[in-house]
Amino acid sequence: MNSLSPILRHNSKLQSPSLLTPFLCNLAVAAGSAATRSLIATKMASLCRPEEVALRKQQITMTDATTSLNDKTMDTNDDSNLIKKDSKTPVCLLVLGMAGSGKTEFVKRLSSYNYQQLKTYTINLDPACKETPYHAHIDIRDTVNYKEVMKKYKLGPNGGIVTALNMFSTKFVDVVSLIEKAGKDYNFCVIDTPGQIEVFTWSASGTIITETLSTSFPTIIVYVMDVVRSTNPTTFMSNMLYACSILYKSQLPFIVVINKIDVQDHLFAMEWMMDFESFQEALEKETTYVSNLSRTMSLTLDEFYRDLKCCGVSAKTGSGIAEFYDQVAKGVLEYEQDYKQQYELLKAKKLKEMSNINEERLSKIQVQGPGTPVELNSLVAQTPNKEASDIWLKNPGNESSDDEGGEEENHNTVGDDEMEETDFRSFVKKRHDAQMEKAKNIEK
Ligand SMILES: Nc1nc2c(ncn2[C@@H]2O[C@H](COP(=O)(O)OP(=O)(O)OP(=O)(O)O)[C@@H](O)[C@H]2O)c(=O)[nH]1
Ligand SMILES: [Mg+2]
Repeated sequence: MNSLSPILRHNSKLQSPSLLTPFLCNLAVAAGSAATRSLIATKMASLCRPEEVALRKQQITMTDATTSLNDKTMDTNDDSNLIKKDSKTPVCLLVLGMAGSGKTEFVKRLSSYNYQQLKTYTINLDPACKETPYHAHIDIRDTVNYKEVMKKYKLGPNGGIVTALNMFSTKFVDVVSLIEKAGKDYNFCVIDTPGQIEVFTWSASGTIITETLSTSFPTIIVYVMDVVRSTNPTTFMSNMLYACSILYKSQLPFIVVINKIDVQDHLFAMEWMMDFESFQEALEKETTYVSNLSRTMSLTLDEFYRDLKCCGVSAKTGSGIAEFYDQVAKGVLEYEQDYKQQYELLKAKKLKEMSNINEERLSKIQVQGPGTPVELNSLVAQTPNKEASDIWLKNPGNESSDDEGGEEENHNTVGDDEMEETDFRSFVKKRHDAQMEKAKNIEK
């Protein structure tokens, strides 16, 4: 299950060692375990120029030394990974999972001070959360007010979240360009999502967000599972079915993170996944009708478990995070070899569609002709005894306004503009100060 060779064998990028070298080197350096690093380094050696390999190997050996030192001293492996960054493309980790599984805590762990060497850029896509325990570089709450959305569209809390995310996803292209810019300084981009998992499985925004991300960056789905709540085989089964449906829908590398191992060991779950018989035995003890369904479904899931990347972590204590980064390294390789080509085709197709639409518009204009030129000040010229300053444009009412057009009382004057700008600047400053304060508190 952990072998990299099937992945590398099919990698179309292998035809181009010059492109692959920095990429493999990044992976090798990022990989938490020495075994994974040596596997990647061997592959690298078979593909690259000797002098290049020597340089890269030096970096990897340095990481080995750091890791073994930290392995001896700390269980949390907080400083175990040292990433030298060659590439300007951050790896996106889209964190999904049932409500309360520990997604936010996990994002906090990945972005926490102790892991800063891994340089993580964080995005919060949960419009309903009160506050994020990590410093969010991009926060959906700065763009969409979910309570207003609920009020305006007369929705309940879940509908409000789905709609807020749908609205935000229309601006996701802008988010992508911000991530691209952040790629200069950050290795990973971690995205926290709402507990309403159907936002990603059933609504348009999930597809838009995952597709937009994966056409631009190596993207991995991280499915967080609460190990304490999964000790019951039927609950475990439901969780896995959800994971399975997301895997097949998203068509991206997928890592199952079994969280909260500080409370409950996850080995039972690993055994259930590896050994079909042991899961059947656990189900025997269940007498509900759901266990019959689970028995049938577990046959289907057996196939899903076969290539599944899975690890146990504690977002609270940090244990297992190094192994998680091992899985991420494999996920990136998998993205490059299995999915990248497909997403590049998708991107090219979308660009073509856009250019077709533009061409169509242009040809329509050509058929209809360019129209008659209008002299901009003709109206002023034809209106005797009227100064240009007497002519005013209808003040656009905002959506919440009950005023009729032209009856708005607050016409924007130069003074108002200045005030608005000052207000905006002080708002931005306040928010910036608050974020810096929060970041400082987290670091403490
Ligand atoms: N013991 C323990 N508790 C954890 C761990 N991870 C998260 N928790 C706790 O689980 C609860 C839920 O964690 P969150 O991170 O808010 O979970 P979430 O998935 O983001 O929740 P929603 O956003 O509501 O879907 C909190 O009380 C966390 O402190 C862990 O590794 N160990
Ligand atoms: Mg959360």
